[in-house]
Amino acid sequence: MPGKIILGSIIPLNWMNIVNRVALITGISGQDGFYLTEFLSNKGYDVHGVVLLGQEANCHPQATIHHGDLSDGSNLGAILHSVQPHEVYNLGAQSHVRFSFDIPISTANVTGLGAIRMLESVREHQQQTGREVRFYQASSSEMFGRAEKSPQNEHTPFRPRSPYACAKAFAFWQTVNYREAYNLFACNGILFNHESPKRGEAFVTRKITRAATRIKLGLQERLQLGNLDAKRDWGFAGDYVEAMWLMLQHDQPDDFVIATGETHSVREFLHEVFSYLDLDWEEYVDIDPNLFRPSEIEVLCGDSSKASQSLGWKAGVSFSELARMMTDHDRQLAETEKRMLDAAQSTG
Ligand code: F7E
Repeated sequence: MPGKIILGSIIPLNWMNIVNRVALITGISGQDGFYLTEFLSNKGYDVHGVVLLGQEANCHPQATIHHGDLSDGSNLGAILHSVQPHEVYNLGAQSHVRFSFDIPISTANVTGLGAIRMLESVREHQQQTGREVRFYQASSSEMFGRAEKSPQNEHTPFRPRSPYACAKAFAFWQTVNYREAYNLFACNGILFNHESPKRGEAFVTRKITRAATRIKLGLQERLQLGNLDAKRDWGFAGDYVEAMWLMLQHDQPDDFVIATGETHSVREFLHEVFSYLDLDWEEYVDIDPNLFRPSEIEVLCGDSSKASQSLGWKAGVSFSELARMMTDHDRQLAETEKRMLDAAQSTG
């Protein structure tokens, strides 16, 4: 591979392009922040993150942490000036859809206005320093809502059905507008549901894998769920962070749908996980009407052929592999919990 000699060692040219690059990630303490930090660190990036006070423990150890708040924004500009990033990934949000119905205003503030606070900080920084800063906005398939067409692609109109989705649609259009008005290199990744062992336990896939493995080991008896008929396009978060990065390496800023192209119901996910553990989910699941949403999206399915053609991106982990990966991880967690419980009982 062609390279350039630096301090006696040959550095491949493709690596030269990204060595010494700096990234700043908001929402770095979440699932995607973790995988993105790992991905960028492995590429030689110096990774910095913005977190709320008290969220530091969830962050990847490779990241340098700065305290900040998307709902306030007063020090975001100062963080940009001190970090001098080449790339900014705006992942920070109040991202729980059901919860957004309870706290619509703070969801709009963090998830919607938070994006514009970041865009303004980037625009000002770029104007003052003359350095280009590329911007990634974590947009969501929730914006498609009650879509008239399936699968959804970059041309599908938005029909949001939650305060969260409305806030994300606002942030999406702000990102497009900063690209068009100020020539900012700003991209929207319209990511469909993406999961992993790092997924928060309030989201349905992780709630299921945690409960099923605990039920298997006798640590829990029942699992309460809402709408089992909802269908989602579920991929692996580790695959999806690569797409975020690829968007910012593209020659033109643009918007891309990132999805697997397959859709499955919550019921199918339940079946996949419980049958992997040799259990029948119907014996353990209760339906709790409080877990239904005031307005639900019945089915989402993404068409990521644009990302495949322009970025060379494709989902790598199947639905079944994803369910098993999460179940294997949570089974180990449950085994540790059981060992600790047994030890406490035998000494107590
Ligand atoms: O729900 C149904 C629920 O909360 C999936 C976020 O990352 O992806 C995520 O949004 C489905 C819904 O994810 C329970 O009604 C049934 O139909 O795991 P979820 P979500 O709402 O699709 C998008 C792309 C984002 O951008 C969001 O930030 O599962 N469901 N029973 C349940 N959901 C939950 N959470 N809990 C239940 O007990």
